[in-house]
Amino acid sequence: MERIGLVGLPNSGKSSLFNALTGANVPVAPHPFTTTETAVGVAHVADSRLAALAAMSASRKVVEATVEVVDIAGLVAGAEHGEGLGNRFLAGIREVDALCFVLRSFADDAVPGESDPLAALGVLELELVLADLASLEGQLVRQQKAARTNPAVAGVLPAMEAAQAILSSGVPLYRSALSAEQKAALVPLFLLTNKPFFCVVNLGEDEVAGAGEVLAPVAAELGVHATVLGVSVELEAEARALEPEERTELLVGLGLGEGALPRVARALFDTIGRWTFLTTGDKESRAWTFRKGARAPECAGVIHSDLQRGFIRAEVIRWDELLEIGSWSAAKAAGKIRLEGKDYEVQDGDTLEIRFNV
Ligand SMILES: Nc1nc2c(ncn2[C@@H]2O[C@H](COP(=O)(O)OP(=O)(O)OP(=O)(O)O)[C@@H](O)[C@H]2O)c(=O)[nH]1
Ligand SMILES: [Mg+2]
Repeated sequence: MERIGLVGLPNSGKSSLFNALTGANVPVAPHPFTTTETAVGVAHVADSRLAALAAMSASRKVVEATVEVVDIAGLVAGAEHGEGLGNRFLAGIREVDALCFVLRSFADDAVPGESDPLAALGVLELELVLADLASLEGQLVRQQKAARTNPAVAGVLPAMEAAQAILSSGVPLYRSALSAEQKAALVPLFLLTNKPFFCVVNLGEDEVAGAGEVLAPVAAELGVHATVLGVSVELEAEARALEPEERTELLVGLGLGEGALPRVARALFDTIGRWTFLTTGDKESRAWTFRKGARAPECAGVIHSDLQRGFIRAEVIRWDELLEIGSWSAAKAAGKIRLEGKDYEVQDGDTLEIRFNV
């Protein structure tokens, strides 16, 4: 399962977002360092395509894609030197697939802290750089020693030394000119600024309408490095606590459409290069995540290894075409189901049936 780690300053709304995403109930309070223990939860990714197909097939079971979310303590300037809760808790997100920076924009006198997402980004970046530098330097000494007796280890040293120089100058690795190969060589070191990430700017209710203006400086600062989303975390968390119909009513009433949580999940999938394919039938409709660019047998393997091993072909139709025709059998009769072989690159939103033989 894909994993995402939330990072941000205290009182930025990380735990509120965690609760909204996972349905958990970890402590949320208007004082810094409410979170002292790392929490892990599972978020179900609402997907309107899946819901529509499940309704079409009258599926008895609907299985959404899931994402694991990790909520950690708030990070402050000087955490590297023990300020606040220090930075040891970053170990809890070292192995996630992507980070989500939670940047506070909402203003609330009852909640201590700044409401300046750009300044928060600067603080976060520096603390992540310092944490990476400390972690890298420890690993570098070990690798240099190992390389003396085992030349195979030496291969990664140039990338590590280049990374050390970059981090020492205060620059996160994602902003650096390291090549894709160098970045890939560094992946096993679990450096935080070498991970894909996106930003959630936590908007005040009054900022939702003019979100574009609030997000612009953060988006400009990050450029191509990350997607920036505006989310009113508190509204989303309130909506999450309601029954589905009331939830939709509240969100639509506030002009928030399906709500921001599906957007957050999609941003995660985009950030780590994952797409979704669907399967549908009367027994079950299900969303599956797969590596963008994967061919049909690899996707079959996401369902079950037998389907990959014994893969014969995939029957494929885009979810919206299938929905328009109304059923798999009607689509088949109309010749709309494509037969695809081993080389077919599965697309986001494809509906699949795998033919296999083991
Ligand atoms: N007004 C307003 N308050 C919010 C919003 N999001 C979170 N809060 C409040 O801000 C306070 C802190 O929220 P948390 O979710 O605990 O923040 P956190 O980032 O987990 O904080 P730490 O665990 O201390 O690092 C709580 O009182 C929340 O109710 C928001 O969008 N608007
Ligand atoms: Mg918290």
